[in-house]
Amino acid sequence: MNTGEQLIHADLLVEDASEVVTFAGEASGNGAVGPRAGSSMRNLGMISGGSVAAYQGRIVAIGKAHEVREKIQLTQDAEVIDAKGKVVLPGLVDSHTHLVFAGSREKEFIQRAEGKTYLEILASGGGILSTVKATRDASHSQLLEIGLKNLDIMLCHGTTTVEAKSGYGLSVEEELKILRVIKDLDRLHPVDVVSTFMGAHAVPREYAGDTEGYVRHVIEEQLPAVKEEGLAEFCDVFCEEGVFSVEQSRRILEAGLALGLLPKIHADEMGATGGAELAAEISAVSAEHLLYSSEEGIHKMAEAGVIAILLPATSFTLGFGRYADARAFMRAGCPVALATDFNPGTSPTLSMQFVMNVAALGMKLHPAEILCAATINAAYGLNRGDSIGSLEVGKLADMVVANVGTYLGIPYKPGTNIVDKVIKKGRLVVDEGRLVV
Ligand code: IZC
Ligand code: ZN
Repeated sequence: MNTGEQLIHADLLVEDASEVVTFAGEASGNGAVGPRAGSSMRNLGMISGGSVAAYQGRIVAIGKAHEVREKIQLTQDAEVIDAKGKVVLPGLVDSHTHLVFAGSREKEFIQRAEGKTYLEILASGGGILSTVKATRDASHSQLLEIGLKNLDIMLCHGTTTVEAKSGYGLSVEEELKILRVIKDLDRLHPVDVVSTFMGAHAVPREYAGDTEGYVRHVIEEQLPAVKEEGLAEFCDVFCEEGVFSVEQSRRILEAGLALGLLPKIHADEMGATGGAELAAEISAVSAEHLLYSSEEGIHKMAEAGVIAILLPATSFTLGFGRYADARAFMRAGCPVALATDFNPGTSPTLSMQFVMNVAALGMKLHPAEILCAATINAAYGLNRGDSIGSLEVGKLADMVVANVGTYLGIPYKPGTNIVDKVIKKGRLVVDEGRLVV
């Protein structure tokens, strides 16, 4: 007991983990504040034999087990979790998903296996457009039910914050319907859901052959309606050959920014279109995919402080045989994040663990870099680096207790859920891999 000093109240104690991966910043003496680039991505801020204490949803103490015990006073109904032999890490942040949709696209697996490309399937009215039809046919409550189930699975796999893009509505009313579902998901589910408007995901049938007309519709009708209801924080565009050009993407993202929606961009996924350069030019919060970005685009992104959100599960699913060059971004000083890209066409996985496995095996990233990309850098990719993504006093108590003795084991077992417990805002929500709420 420390006499003299006031003890800190705690209603949660996760105690004596073999390793606590904190990614703590400067204030804790462990490294830089802000997103991590280059070698600092390996700076785990590791505490061996560590504990984390929280009170009313926020972290109040963190350190060696005995130090934390000396600092805190547990409330009467406090939850004490024994983490011996396990690893504690920040809750995973999935910074790129297309969470809200109806229907399924198993058939595209077969079409692709038979040699059709993603863009060919889209151009023939399938792909995104088939999901648009199913989603338009679904009610708010049906979409909500599907979304809640998917969030349950994400949470069981360790995700505590997720970004969700609209983009399967492609009209004012249908985009608003999806964004209202996203808002309700955030309200109803323990996982925090961050909303991105993506009316410019594809050109709907009504505008077939008139991409320009649809771009004007997005700018003049959809964006103001989204703004009016305060339904989105970010605006995203599918900038790709055959979808929206760099010039059209610029106009949409600038119009969004003028209404206070921060830019994100699907860039250089299937070819080098100059998406990375555009992301830098408009100071996007993040650019995503980035398989074909030019060396110049990568450097410009680094200079402009754009986060590179890489989506290796999509490369894997589409059988690209190619991944984004994570090392090139890291060398240039651009912070790298990882996300699932969860969607029914190109990345049907809900698991950030699977993404981490592919990042290890396909992109050859180090487990420490992978964890950084799935936590603190991803948090910055959602503009939430000050509240989540690392384990530090004052931040939300979002944590995963993993059934591994060392962090090296986290991206090591493909297809296996290594999550033992998940704590969201100081509350135990997953125990022994199962939901307890
Ligand atoms: O439904 O195909 N790339 N958008 C851009 C997607 C994939 C989602 C989809
Ligand atoms: Zn996407």
